[in-house]
Amino acid sequence: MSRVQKLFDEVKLADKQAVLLTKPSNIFYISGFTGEGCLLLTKGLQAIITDFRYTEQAERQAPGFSVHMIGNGVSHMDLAYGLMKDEGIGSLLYEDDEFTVRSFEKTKSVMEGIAFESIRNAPEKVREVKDDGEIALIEEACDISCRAFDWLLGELKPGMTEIEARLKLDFKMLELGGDGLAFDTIVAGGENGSLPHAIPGQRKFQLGDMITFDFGAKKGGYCADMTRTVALGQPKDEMRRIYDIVLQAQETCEALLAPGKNCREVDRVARDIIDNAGYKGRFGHGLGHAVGIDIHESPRLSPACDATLVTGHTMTVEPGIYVPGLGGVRIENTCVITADGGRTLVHAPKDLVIL
Ligand SMILES: [Mn+2]
Repeated sequence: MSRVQKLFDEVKLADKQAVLLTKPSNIFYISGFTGEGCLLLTKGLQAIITDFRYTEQAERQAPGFSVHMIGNGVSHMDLAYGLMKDEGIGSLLYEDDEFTVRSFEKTKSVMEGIAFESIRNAPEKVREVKDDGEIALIEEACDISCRAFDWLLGELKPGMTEIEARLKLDFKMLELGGDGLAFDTIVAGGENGSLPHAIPGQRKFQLGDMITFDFGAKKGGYCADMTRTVALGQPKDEMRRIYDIVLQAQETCEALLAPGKNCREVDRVARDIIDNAGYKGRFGHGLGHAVGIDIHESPRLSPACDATLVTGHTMTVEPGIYVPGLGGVRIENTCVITADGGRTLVHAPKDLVIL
């Protein structure tokens, strides 16, 4: 089934109803178009509305779509309204989490007589289940990330700064074929490891540091997400113990992944392991999240998510322990839910690496 049809089924599109997509990740998923603009979909029309910079690109990237160019005082919404009138459209499903208040007011004033209704993240819902092609791209992105990291391990030395290590890793991911980076790479050495989303800085690595790297390449529009914590020289006894606890939580929960599993319950298992090992309150984020075109997608492995895992979900499993003044450990794989369980798409070793 085409992705447009999947979306129409999800929203139960009526004959006189249109869908307007303005979020780049949803536009890309539905059409393949990566430029600026919006998508207007009805039962009789699949249109990309864009400007001169992207019209040829849209024709190349989205062959099944008609491409409409704004200009001469005609805005995206003017053009969309004209197309809707031609189709006799009376109501519009739009992304209420994307529009600014200003652009929504403007759109309403342009589209006289149209009833507006939230699409309620239906495109994101359809995107939750990945097809084989999408999974292959995520696995390729993970493979590039793993190979870049394996190379980086041979480069890490005392005296190197977090920023220098980050630059080397980012460059290698691009050199190995990444189209880009899935997000800003995190490098956190020594006591900085207690910051789950540390910004790489001028701190120099020292012997005895544990260093956390959270990173991912992009391939074909899809993200990788992985985290490893490694030691430079022999780490402190407590850090080694923390590593073992995080590894146990990660491996236990990765092995639990399967269709039918409740997201909140998988998160609970990791939280119990960490709490019972004496680190209650030191794992303050969710266990994981879905990964795809966006780095953070639904569902989530978190206390707040009651969703059920199904085949084709691509989920991270990333427990961590963070102790201010000491440091932190996080270990993360991106995994796909399969018919009989789960499979990691990240093939880097997880046992503690001591450099
Ligand atoms: Mn992650």
